[in-house]
Amino acid sequence: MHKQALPFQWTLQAVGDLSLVPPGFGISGREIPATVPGCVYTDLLAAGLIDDPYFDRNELKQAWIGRTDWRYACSFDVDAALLAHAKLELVCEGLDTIAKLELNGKALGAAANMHLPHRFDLKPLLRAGNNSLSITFQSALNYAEQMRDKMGDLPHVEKHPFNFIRKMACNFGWDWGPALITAGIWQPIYMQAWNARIKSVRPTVQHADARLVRLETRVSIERAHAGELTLTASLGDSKGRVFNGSATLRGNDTEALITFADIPNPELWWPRGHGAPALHEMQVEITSPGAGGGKLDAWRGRVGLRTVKLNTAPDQTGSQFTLEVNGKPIFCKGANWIPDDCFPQRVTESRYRSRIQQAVDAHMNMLRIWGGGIYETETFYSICDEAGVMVWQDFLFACAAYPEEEPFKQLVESEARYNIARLSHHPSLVLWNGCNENIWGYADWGWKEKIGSRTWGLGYYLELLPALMRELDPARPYWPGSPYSGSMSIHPLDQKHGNMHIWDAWNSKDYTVYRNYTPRFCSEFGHQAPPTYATIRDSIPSRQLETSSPAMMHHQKAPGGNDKLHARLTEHFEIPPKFDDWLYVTQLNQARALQCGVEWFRSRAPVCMGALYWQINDCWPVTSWAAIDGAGRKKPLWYATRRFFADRLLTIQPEPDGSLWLHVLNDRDEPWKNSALVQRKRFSENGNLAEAEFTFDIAARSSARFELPKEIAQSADSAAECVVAASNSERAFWYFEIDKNIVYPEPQFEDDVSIDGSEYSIKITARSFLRDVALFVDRLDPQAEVNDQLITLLPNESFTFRFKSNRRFSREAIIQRPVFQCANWFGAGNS
Ligand code: BMA
Repeated sequence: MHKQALPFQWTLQAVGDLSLVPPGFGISGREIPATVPGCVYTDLLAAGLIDDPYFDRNELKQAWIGRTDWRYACSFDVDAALLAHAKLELVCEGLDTIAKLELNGKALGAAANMHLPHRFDLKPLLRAGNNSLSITFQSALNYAEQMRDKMGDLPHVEKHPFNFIRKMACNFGWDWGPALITAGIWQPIYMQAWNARIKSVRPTVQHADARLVRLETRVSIERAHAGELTLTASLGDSKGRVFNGSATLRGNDTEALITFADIPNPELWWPRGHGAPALHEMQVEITSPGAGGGKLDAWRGRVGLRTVKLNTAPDQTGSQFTLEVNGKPIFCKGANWIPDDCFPQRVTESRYRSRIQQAVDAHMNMLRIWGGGIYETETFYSICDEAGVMVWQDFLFACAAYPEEEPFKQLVESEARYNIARLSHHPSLVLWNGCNENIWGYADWGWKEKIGSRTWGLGYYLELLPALMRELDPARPYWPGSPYSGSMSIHPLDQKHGNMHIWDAWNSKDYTVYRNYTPRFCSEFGHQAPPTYATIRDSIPSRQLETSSPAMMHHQKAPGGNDKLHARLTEHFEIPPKFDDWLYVTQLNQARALQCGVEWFRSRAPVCMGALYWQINDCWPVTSWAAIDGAGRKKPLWYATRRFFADRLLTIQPEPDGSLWLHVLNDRDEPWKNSALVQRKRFSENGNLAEAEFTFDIAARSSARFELPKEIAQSADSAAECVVAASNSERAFWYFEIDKNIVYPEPQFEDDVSIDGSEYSIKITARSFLRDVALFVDRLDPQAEVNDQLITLLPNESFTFRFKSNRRFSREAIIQRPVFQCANWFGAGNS
């Protein structure tokens, strides 16, 4: 095996019909320096030919880029020795998307799927000495439209027919993302010479418990010649033990099953919060016993020893949807993940690390990779393996009907085969899911009439993909859709079965309707808010810092998005006239919405065994459902998430009969024994109107609930009272009214600001009840990040906000609105 990189110097050129290239743009025919991997947008940006597409409404001025054909070209020298190998290929790990390749002026091949690597035989055209390579990309949008016109339209959300091309769907625009339609070599490209190569290594843990692991691995190879080949595999653990296995491939065999010696006293891989995510080095080598012997290829990867099962057994409620790792049911806490940038090659390892760390720090144990993006990268999966973050990966079908006719069927099969095999050694990958909302779309979105007797993708979800899973990765759970109820005869949103999405909260109803549902697993529910102030400042011109300015509206992609934002806001708050206050209350309302949903779902465990909200991240600066904005800054929701996904949680929840209950939730392996003091209080007074104490002794991964006595559950003056439950540092509040009806006291507090080098400490001591205090330090220094947000303090309680900044701020600059905010200012008679 020999790998030779191609040069870094590439050029990019607009080709074909240049009529859309803006006049005076001066790029027709011109060669622009290009970066590979990369894409046209980032190359044009680097060359200074376009402005930042994330700023203001620049996206609109740049639509011609997605309508234009583009050619990448390079030349390189080849040593004659390279040509001596049995096989010599150009490996393109990812081409985006409709590409024709030419080598030395002759056709080398073509590509039409972004989610698949391509290999081209170089032998017929490559020569010793200088060679020239060009890759010409047809406009992806033109291609998709042509395919749609040829095959007939099929339903899809959004404007463009993304369902007629195998390319990241959200690249054509989504309800949180701009249409920046890329072309380019988005993954590494190189030459590879080989006699035999390992195509995939697919380990399967047959059995895993504390005493023993039984492991086998499937290996697929490609070979240039028939003959005997030996595969050897080894697995090393942290105790220095090595476990081996081997297989012999004869004739033209390309598939082998290697069974390892049993592994006693193994270190298992556990999701975070359930144990250490132990990883083991696995190596597989392919050698030729004859003809000089020698290693022909090798594969190395880190493997986790764990089993995973999706338990969908019937129970008295309906049927379960419970992930079991090493036989242990896991409550899945997390969020949906979208591509972290419109230009995915910009997502560096450190960016992946910090984003996944943000998920871990917020006590998430699962991320769902949504089907309108990409099959996430090795980097993403390796970090999740290390962090014990479980990954649910959608196949890439989202919010549309997809044709099952050629050429798509073959493209889909190749893409699925490749990605199932590629990702199969990652222990973090616990579930493959067929599609996002397509089964729901078919059931409810008026698609049936438009589709008639045509195919729409169901054959992929119910037949092709499960068959490929059985063939390639039989031990990994597969589920046809999100949402899906386990059968086409049960409505996909049936809450008794399978997984569901809840979108009436946000689209048309107040978030408290989450409490009308007891899903078995809620894999999507969400609520919008604008990004952080610093991120808005970087993407919106200063004169447009208004809720509905053209630039702000451009950075709000959801149909009727701001209307919904305001409709949902007015269910709790008056809309504040000042932009800065509007930012705080919309972000607060988002955090409250998700807190309401998650705490309710957690209180329904074990009937409900998962809550993944929409969405953790953004791909650009936008008002969206994300907890972390497009610049990686944490919105208040992130801080709320860290509380509502905590392993130990107190929450007060109502039942339909009006009773109030304290739920004590223990998502740890140790029992939790303590007591909780529950008090009904007036905001304005220190004393209690009523109180009760509950002692609890809860088993591991279990919960208890206590009905609150009437003197606590019923208020005398609902606008002026709340209920507080506390057990050591765990605390829960209950309010009898929505904010705009609550008469909060005028906030009173003392502050103590101290600066030590670059470290700021701001100690706030409440002298009145203070609800949801936030310190927006990004308003002072865009680089600064605060330790916590949305802190509620009873009179005389203190909290110290901390942040780092090299800049100097006065006490007054920090302790003033809108840097300092608090919900008290947005109650009855205020705002
Ligand atoms: C769901 C998702 C996404 C979408 C989100 C917000 O439908 O699957 O397609 O972005 O809701 O509308």
